[in-house]
Amino acid sequence: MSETPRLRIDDDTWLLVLTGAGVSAESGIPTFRDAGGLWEQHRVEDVASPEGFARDPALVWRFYSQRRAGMASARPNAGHRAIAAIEERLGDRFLLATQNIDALHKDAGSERVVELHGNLYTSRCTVCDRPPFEDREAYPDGKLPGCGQCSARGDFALLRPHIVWFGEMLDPADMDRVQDFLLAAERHRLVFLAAGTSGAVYPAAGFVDAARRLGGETWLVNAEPAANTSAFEHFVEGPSGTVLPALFAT
Ligand code: BJW
Repeated sequence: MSETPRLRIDDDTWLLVLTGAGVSAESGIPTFRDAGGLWEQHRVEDVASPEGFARDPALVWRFYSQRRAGMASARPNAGHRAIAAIEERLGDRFLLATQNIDALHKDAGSERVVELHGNLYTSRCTVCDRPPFEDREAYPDGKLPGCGQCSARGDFALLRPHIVWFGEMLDPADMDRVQDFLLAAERHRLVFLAAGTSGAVYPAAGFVDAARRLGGETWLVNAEPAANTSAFEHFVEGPSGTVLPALFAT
């Protein structure tokens, strides 16, 4: 890794950070597309699409139950902590949009967080309009969890993980939060920084273009070039747990 370049953060800086699976890799959580990643062991369309869930909900629940169990002991790393620390410095001039569902940013102390792809420890009913609720259960293999509210009425209704799968819309309120932040930042010094993401999944992969259209300075921190590296002005190649603390310390 070459010497980390300077990222200037002054009193007029508004910072939007986007994170992906790479930021949690140093906490022992597998990424998706790296060698040994989750998609090497599972077909995306089987475990992360509404069609896959309709076809085989038990397989999907096994996948997410295993991840709930596997992540239970994971702790935030230096990258998560550096992001939480810069938020403390910037306050409302900071927003974190994460594609990660592992909640490690919140564990590290981040508060202004948008979980674009949902949360591993939240479920929702596939039938009733009960709001999504906390659910840390790693269900035994083959068990199809039902909604307590529906079963109280004598109906069985399947629960599903509160995760955004391929082909599903992200929560419009989450997208609005990102958009509103960018628009508010336009009158200031906007910096957009993406870390630990392959830049392959939209709409998050397009945030860099939105930031550039608004005149923002753009940074990518990743272990290797991402699919959208050329859209960034600055690319720092290296592990986020080392690069982010150094970048934010300047
Ligand atoms: C390190 C490191 C270390 C390792 N330090 N770095 C426009 C164009 C084309 C297609 C579309 C489009 N707009 C929408 C689409 C369709 C689709 C899409 O993007 N397809 C692409 C594959 C092309 N998007 C959607 O369907 C989204 N919905 C949507 O847009 O609705 C409207 C719509 C629908 C249909 C058509 C058009 C519009 C929903 C996307 C939901 C993604 N969900 C998943 C799974 C659920 C979460 C879960 O189970 O965990 O989210 S997919 C998976 O990918 C997961 C991740 O959040 C997401 C991104 O992955 P990420 O975080 O980048 O991880 P990796 O593994 O890919 O990369 C890690 C990187 O870190 C690597 O580069 C490493 O090198 C690096 N790294 N260690 C720093 N220590």
